[in-house]
Amino acid sequence: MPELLSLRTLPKLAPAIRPGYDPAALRSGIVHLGSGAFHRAHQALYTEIALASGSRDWGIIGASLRQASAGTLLRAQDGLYSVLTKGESDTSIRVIGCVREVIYTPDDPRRLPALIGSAETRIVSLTVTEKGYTLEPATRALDFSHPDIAHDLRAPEAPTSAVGTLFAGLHARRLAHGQPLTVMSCDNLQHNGKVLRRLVLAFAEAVDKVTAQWIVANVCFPDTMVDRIVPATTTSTLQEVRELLGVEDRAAVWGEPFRQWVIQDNFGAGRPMWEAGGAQIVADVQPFEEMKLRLLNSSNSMLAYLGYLGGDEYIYQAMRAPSYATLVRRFMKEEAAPTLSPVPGQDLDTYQAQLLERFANSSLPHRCYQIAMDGSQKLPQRLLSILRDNLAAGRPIRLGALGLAAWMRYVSGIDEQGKPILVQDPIAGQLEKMARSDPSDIVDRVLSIRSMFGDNLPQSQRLRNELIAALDHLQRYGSRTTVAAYAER
Ligand code: NAI
Ligand code: CS2
Repeated sequence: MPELLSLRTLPKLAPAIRPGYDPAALRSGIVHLGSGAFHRAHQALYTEIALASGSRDWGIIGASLRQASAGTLLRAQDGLYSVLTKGESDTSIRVIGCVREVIYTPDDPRRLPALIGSAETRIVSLTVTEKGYTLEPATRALDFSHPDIAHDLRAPEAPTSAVGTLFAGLHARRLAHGQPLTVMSCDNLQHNGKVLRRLVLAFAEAVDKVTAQWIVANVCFPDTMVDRIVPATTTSTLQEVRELLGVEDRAAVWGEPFRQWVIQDNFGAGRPMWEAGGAQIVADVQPFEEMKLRLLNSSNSMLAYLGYLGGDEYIYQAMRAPSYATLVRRFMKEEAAPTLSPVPGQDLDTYQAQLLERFANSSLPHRCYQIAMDGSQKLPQRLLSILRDNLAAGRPIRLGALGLAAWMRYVSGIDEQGKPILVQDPIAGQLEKMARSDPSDIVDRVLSIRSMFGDNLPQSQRLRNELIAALDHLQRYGSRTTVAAYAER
């Protein structure tokens, strides 16, 4: 049985792949909410690179609000884990030392707010998934009816939501010393910093207006765009890592070679030199995040639903079908790209060509099922924003409507072979009831979900007609035949 990765076995590893500093000597300037695969393969990697070239103040204490596993695995490894990078033809690995521990907040609900309140903490970052923001997707306002928010408003000292936790920590910080802080969202949400600020202030106004005023004056909420395809770790990932390291790493994560991080220059208490790892520090993130959400994420979701329904487990398998590749290439070029503003230093044609290669990377299988989850939270900033802009401009919407219809077909919870789909979505039960009917009834029912579609999209007869036609085709002929028909015309 190979030994476990730890501070004791670390010196046995090749110098090139292990931290160039003593992880035990780090001070923790960062607290991260949502220590899942993406944070460990993206922000923590950038921080590791920054630490390798300087300051020791930016160790990370991670927190998981819903999954205990990461903390348990990392504690057994002194916080150490590796990132396996898989390109089509190249593989590399790096051991990360900057995540000092990961706590599971239900074990001690008061610990995370206390860490946020600590003067040593100067950045709080988040990757808690789109649903972790407890917002109404259509308006992006705080959902006061959400059970986690309702709980936290009753018991703000023992929060369960990310927003409630941030409030509790910032409230403690104001009372303890009042030092400024930066709260940085790294989730796939448009205007993620501005949206998070609005959510935290809405919560604070409802509990303690003095803390709300303090937050306005002392807390920065930068927008960010984050990008790296990081599938959930599998047993084959761990096996490959074991062979490469020569020791067991049960907390390993993996990702593609491509990574990008665009961060608004809006920090109240300093930050690591993330530029060392290639991060771009800019005044305005919007063009970058809109490009990424509307070109990468929207076509990723489209492939996930149509691929899953077509019988493909992974995105790269769907991309091997010429009609699927043609569909997403045409959707990006003809319907998504026309809604975008120019992006500084980025050629959109090159970016789209890169995306098709990234999706086709068979060395990093990304499950359609994983991408398909939480569509009611993801699609508003991915697909609905494109449909809304194209309807307003009188541009084509046919391919985007097929992507949305594929989601409606998927959330029925029955696949094309009549087998059940365990749909993961905060409103899965509501959707399943609506999505088992004839196309026009499904479209009318689903479009009536105001928290997702708002008021204006459901008014569009053109959208309704396109959705009914696409859903009818999917129901009659299946995904593969429908994609072939839509891709070629
Ligand atoms: P993951 O499943 O590995 O981790 C999710 C983390 O969020 C866990 O720590 C979990 O405890 C926490 N969480 C889940 N639901 C929550 C809730 N309701 N409230 C508070 N915390 C909650 O997922 P992963 O891969 O780390 O992705 C997380 C987010 O990172 C994504 O939703 C997306 O916004 C962003 N992202 C992910 C990329 C990827 O390829 N995996 C790439 C770009 C962005
Ligand atoms: C994917 C994203 O799971 C999903 O919804 O679309 O995680 C995607 O892999 C990343 O945003 C790529 O940066």
